[in-house]
Amino acid sequence: MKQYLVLSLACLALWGCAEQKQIADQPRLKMIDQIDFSHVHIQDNFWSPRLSKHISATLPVCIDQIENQTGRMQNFVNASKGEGEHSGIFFDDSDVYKALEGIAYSLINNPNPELEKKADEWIDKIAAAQQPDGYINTYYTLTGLDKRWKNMDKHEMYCAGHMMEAAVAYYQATGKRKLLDVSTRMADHMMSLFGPGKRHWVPGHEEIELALVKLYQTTQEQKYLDFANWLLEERGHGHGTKGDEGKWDPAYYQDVLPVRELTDISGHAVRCMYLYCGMADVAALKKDTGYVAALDRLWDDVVLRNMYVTGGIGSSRHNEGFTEDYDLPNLDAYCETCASVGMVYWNQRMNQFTGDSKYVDVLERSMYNGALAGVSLAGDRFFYVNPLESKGDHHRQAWYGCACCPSQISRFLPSIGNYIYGTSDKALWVNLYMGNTTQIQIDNKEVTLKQETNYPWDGQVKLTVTSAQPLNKELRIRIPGWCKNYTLSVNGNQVKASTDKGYAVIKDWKSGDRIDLNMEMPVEIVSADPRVKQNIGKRAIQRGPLVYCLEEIDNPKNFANSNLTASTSFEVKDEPGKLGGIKSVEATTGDQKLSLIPYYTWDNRDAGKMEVWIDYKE
Ligand code: FUB
Ligand code: ZN
Repeated sequence: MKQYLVLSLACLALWGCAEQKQIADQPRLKMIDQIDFSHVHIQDNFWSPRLSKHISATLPVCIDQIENQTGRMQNFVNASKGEGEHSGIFFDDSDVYKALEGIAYSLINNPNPELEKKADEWIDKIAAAQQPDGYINTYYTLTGLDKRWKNMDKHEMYCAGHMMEAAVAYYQATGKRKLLDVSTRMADHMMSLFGPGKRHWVPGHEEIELALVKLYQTTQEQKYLDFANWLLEERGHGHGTKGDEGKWDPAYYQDVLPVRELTDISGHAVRCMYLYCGMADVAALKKDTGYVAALDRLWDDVVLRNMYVTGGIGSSRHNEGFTEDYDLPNLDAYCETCASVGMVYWNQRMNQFTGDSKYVDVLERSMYNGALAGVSLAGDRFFYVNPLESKGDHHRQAWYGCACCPSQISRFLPSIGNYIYGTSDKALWVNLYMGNTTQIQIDNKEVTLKQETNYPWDGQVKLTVTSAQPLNKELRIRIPGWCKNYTLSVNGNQVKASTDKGYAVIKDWKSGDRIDLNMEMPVEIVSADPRVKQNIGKRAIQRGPLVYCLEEIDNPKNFANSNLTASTSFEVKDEPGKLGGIKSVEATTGDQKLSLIPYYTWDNRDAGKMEVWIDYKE
């Protein structure tokens, strides 16, 4: 019997090898790799002030809240001593990890010994809270380890996932492995309990899946990728435990169907985004076309039937997520900042599979509107909920009891350089427009990319690509979905480039060529799908990637009866002294004048009403 068992296991292992080889032989599913932000030096009128504020305001706020204003760091200290109480919410550890990830990203392009020392201190405290069996979670350590791993909603794997992301980021930033070692011990602990032939488990809040993929990529330990895959496959088979007081049904947790059968987004928005990212990451490495097909279907459902014009998702406060298709209330919109950031993460992955710019269009929409509104211009106050209408009572806060959004912003902003460029076997992809100098090795050749632009305020972009040896790649330059007219020149000579999936394709270029993309950026009047009942008879204003809104403070007289008509004329006004420097839009209808500002800038002055969708008279 024993011999039989040994034999059968050996067969399994051999079969595993054959399967691995087969996977390796298949063509890549993910065709584009991002150029990592660590190579990207951003010098940009629009983004540089935001990145400075991230360092001078956002990170200090997060650190102060975590260390002094709340008990988040104290929870780790208490857990390491096995005494004292847990304060706050059961998943508060995740904010520490997300802020730490933000610190790590910041250190990559802006070394700062003091900040690094702070991160080291935190990591020492975190590591000290790890249990001998590898488990780490201050909530259960302080409230009773006997209760752990019983309730899918208690975010144990969610917190672990955020720790892994922080660990990978910090290892990349500094080469220090302490948190990485804590993470592998926690991963091994989880894998000792759950997995094939062990206990079933469905994490109620996704995150661990994409994090395990990062852990795999950093450690090269295949078991972490396999575990991520196993966790994804656990969904939709009735393995989920009851969540808190049985309050939520399986749809809330994305646990109704096996993930490869999914067609519609449902339940909690941020959980969906992290799930889709995890599926994409596993699909790319395991070459799982079934996952990609499901993600394609889901994308249509999200973008065509459930997305706001700001790129935000999740219309309902009740479940922080979805109700029914085309239900997109403005005043009660939820549009959590984390969900918009999740849209950026997911849409980048979709673009990498397909080379289709429609995904970057959505990424850009979510980034410049839904996500960016999540932080004040000063960098020190945050929106959790991002409605498209306000009666004057909705304001950014310095922090939240549930502080997932501030810590999300803290890790998102310093990594925005990830979304500008990509490389594939045949092409160099230019996805976003922001001033930067990027130095990177592509195909073992030193390449420098330089962009100069005043985007998103105007549509002129100068790009040069310099490479010591010929690069043998075409340049694929994204023509944003909002752009109807553009010209493209190489060294001042206008070229008629072919387009493919929303990219202008430049095949003939040489090192040092200057490429000019000039995109017309008129004011656009946007209508919603007629099935969105909340927007019947209304229009929104967009210019370039920016969605605009009306704030009462700019329109004290006309706000209440504001409207647009077919004969409204628009003027774009340069306002360097307003809201950090913007271009506002003045809409004139007869003798009524309305002044609109970019949505991301709202609620940075005195409190007042706001609306994105404005009454429209034919
Ligand atoms: O549950 C953890 C995080 O807190 C979620 O992602 C957010 O929606 C908020 O509920
Ligand atoms: Zn959030």
